[in-house]
Amino acid sequence: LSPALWLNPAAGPLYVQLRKRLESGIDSGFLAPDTPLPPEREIAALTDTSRVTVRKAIADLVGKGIVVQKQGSGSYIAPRQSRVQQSLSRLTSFTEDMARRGLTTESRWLERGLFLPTPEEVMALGLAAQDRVARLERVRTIDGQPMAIERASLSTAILPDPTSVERSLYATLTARGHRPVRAVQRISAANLGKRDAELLHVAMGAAGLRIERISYLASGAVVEFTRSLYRGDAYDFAAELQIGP
Ligand code: 16G
Repeated sequence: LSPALWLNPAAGPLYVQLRKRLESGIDSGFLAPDTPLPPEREIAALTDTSRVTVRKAIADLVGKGIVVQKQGSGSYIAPRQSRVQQSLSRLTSFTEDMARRGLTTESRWLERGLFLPTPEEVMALGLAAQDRVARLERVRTIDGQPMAIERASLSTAILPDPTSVERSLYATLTARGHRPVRAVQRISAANLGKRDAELLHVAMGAAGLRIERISYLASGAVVEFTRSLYRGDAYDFAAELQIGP
């Protein structure tokens, strides 16, 4: 926020412009998570807007979960661990999604190798009875916090050596020319059992989102069959809907 960034009354509602300016300040890290937002009057003076405009912009940010209001002590940039908004309409990878938000991710591997497939994997990947399956199970973390447990299964034709995946499965697939272009995803609610709750650092029985993704190459060949369990308290999945038949 600097006087050089004054708003342009001809470019739409001022509070929307101001909200976007504040959002980019937060995205760029200029306004850091968990720190107080500058006082209303200061923002108003810096951007040459009224306090009503500032209040409306902040209310929008509160609505989006980007700013939180603490009783008695004003507005704060939401801490990083608040809910992650994730688009349901783009085929991206965990690493890419988080990198776009400036967050660092890590994988705690639970399983990474070739295994005898389960009947479910045989069916989803169209394997033959004697085939092995490349399986990658890991806890995915954001800034050290566990967010999801993810279990990806792939045919060995797509991924012959699962240990070649160090961080991003999609980066490995892209390098091998097997980046999926389409996916079908199914989401259902789940209460976390003991093992999963422990891995995700939440109480047993806490709400989770179970997501199944089958992704495909342009040729129609299946790339991955992935079952994930996301923390219900950490994620919002959002999709844009269009009118249609
Ligand atoms: C996402 C995908 C998962 C994919 C993974 C690759 C969902 C629900 N799942 O987590 O299917 O295998 O990204 O991530 O979105 P990576 O490239 O970071 O390893």
